[in-house]
Amino acid sequence: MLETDGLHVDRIREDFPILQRKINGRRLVYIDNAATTQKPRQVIDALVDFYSNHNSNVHRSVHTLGEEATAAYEGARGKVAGFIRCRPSEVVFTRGTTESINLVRFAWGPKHLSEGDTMAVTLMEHHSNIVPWQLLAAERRAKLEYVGLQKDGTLDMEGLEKLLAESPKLLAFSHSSNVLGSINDVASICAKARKAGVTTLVDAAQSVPHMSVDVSEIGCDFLAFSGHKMLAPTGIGVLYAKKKLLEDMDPFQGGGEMIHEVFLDHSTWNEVPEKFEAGTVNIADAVGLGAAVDYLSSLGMDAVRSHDVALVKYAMDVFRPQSDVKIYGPSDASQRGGVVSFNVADIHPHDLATILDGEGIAIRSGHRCAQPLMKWLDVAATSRASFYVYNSFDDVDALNEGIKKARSVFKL
Ligand code: 7TS
Repeated sequence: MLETDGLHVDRIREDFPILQRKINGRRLVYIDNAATTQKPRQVIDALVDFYSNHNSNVHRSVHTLGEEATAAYEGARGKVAGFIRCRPSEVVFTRGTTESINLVRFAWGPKHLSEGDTMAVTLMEHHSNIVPWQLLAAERRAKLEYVGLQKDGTLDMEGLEKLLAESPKLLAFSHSSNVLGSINDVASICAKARKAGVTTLVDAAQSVPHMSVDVSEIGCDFLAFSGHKMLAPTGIGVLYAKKKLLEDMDPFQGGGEMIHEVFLDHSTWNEVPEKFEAGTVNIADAVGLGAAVDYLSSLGMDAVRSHDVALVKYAMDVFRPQSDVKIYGPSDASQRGGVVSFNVADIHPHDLATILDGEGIAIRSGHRCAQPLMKWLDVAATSRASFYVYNSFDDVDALNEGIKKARSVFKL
């Protein structure tokens, strides 16, 4: 069956040239979307059109192409702002989630952290939402504390409230885990943090691509995500921050375009968000992100979300009766994002991924850049299927057949 309640998968699949590929003579079953998604023709065409017809630098030339390129780049910013419901001046283009978080680490961190201060993250974070804070803590002689997890892979809310009572300067946490799939109640966590006077950063790498995200409803101070996980090119991402926060922050990188005036001994800064976009920006990929936003908006983010839930529920229903398959994270599909992490008997995830590749199936195996979480789960690695708009129940069935093949290879 190629359709869920939410989306017309057959029609969507036609937009993705790469899905025509055969891998090892088999139909490509691409279920590694939490790592990166495939790109629809509409996004690829937007890149080709930009380079073929409008290419120029932005914000500096008065010639026609310069104005067209500026309009396309700022148009993309406007689309992103509409998508997450903020003002365009609150959207900083970066290389991706990692750079967005590092921007906060460098431009906000040193000004707000003093010796002995605390920052808090959770045990379910991707390394990109741990390591920058470790570096900042070391630089400022501050402490980094962790919010723990409950057995089912959800956050320990009591522990979180205890930590908030210690008034950390920052609470940085993911909206949706790339391993467990857990979805955190970001709005209520941000409300608690706000009450305690704590600045919040939401890692939305796995949520903005998969559900409707409204930053004003969430009430966070910062929110970071990557274009490449939502049909857009690699190398473009977003940092959302409240305008006042951006204005109060120090610059991230120095160079052209981020300045207002340069004197021999000092400089003054451009308006936000340009203050944080030094040098020639990634114009074409921002335009590609705008095209991806258009594509997702035309599908409707509620339909995208229902589709994820339907596929995750189907996969969990298929795996649950199989006693040698262990699934990690919440058992209710409606409490999860589009990822299902699992292990099969004692087959090493890399071996499983290699056997599945032989069947044309692309999954992710390994520690998924979440080593503290792997230690908490007491596993070295897991396998992960992660779904998106072009996946179908057939893809889950193919995965299940591939797993049967792996068992036969290992004579289980
Ligand atoms: N945060 C989360 C929750 C992520 O899942 C990822 C990437 C990142 C941050 C970093 O994003 P980047 O675009 O800056 O690299 N996650 C994965 C993954 O699960 N498999 O490959 C990359």
